[in-house]
Amino acid sequence: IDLSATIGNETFQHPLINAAGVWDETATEMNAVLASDAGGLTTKSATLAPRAGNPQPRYFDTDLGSINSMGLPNQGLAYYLDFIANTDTNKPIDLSVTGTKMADQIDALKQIQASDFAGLCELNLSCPNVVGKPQIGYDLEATKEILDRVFAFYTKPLGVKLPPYFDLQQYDAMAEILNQYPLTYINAINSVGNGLVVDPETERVIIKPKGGFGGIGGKYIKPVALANVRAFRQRLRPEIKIIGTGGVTTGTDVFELILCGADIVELGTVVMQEGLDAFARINQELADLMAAKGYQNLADFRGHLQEYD
Ligand code: FMN
Repeated sequence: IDLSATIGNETFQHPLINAAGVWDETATEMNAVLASDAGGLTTKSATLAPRAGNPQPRYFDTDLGSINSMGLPNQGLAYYLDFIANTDTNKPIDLSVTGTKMADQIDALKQIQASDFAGLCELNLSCPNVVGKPQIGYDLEATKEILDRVFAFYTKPLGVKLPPYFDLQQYDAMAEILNQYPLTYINAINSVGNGLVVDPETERVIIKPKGGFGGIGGKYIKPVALANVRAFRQRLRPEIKIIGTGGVTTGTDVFELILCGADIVELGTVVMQEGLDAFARINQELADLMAAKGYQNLADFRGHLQEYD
């Protein structure tokens, strides 16, 4: 069975990589992802300058997933560019980048454009956890403005990480914008923003930042991830690939995201909860399911989701 997939010029031998922000802030963590059965690495979303992030506690596991309000703790863009330049690997590395102001995001991409880095870059338009900042991905005008400004100078392969959408009209409007740019891929979805987990015993919220509101990941969000991947696959130009992210804990979940049109799939909360062994387990479950169904490679079923007549 062939589990390989391509995005831009990059070939992933296995379709599973870590989701941005999970096991990828330091060189030690990133090297561990590359040494695992992950098919590639996503870096923590880098900002121009290093950030300590929000006060603790800022991440909490629940039975059905997780809540977090990390606030973009990261080592700064130069650290990740340096890590990639000095890392010898045949696995693709996707450099995630963001900023709390549009001007900073543009400056970050200018630095990447000027660097030797030629891999995939993911512009995170969807971080729900920066105190006092709305998500660019929920603002059509801001999305258009940043993509206009970026593609005026940026010529390397670029993807965007999107927040979840919940209305069919939102998909129409967003896809119409995205289709106007030479995007290599989209990544759907980031956390379902601003959920709340309550501790009935202490009668208190469970994380400290933002009064307890935080991004929800894990099993809670799989139907939202499936819907976003499906809806964008039905609306985007076929050249724009899709990374499917959200709610994966099993090989069957990966299979479903690929049926909806995902090219590769990212693991977030499941890796927080189970560690890097999740990659080998879920790869094997996917391969077993494909074997049972008689599929040889991912293209045999990608996007083939059936509907009722
Ligand atoms: N998404 C980003 O695009 N950039 C980040 O820096 C980022 N940091 C995260 C940190 C944590 C602790 C978690 C749990 C998620 C973070 N995310 C970030 C969102 C994940 O990449 C992913 O989109 C989301 O968790 C949904 O996937 P899951 O259901 O597998 O957790």
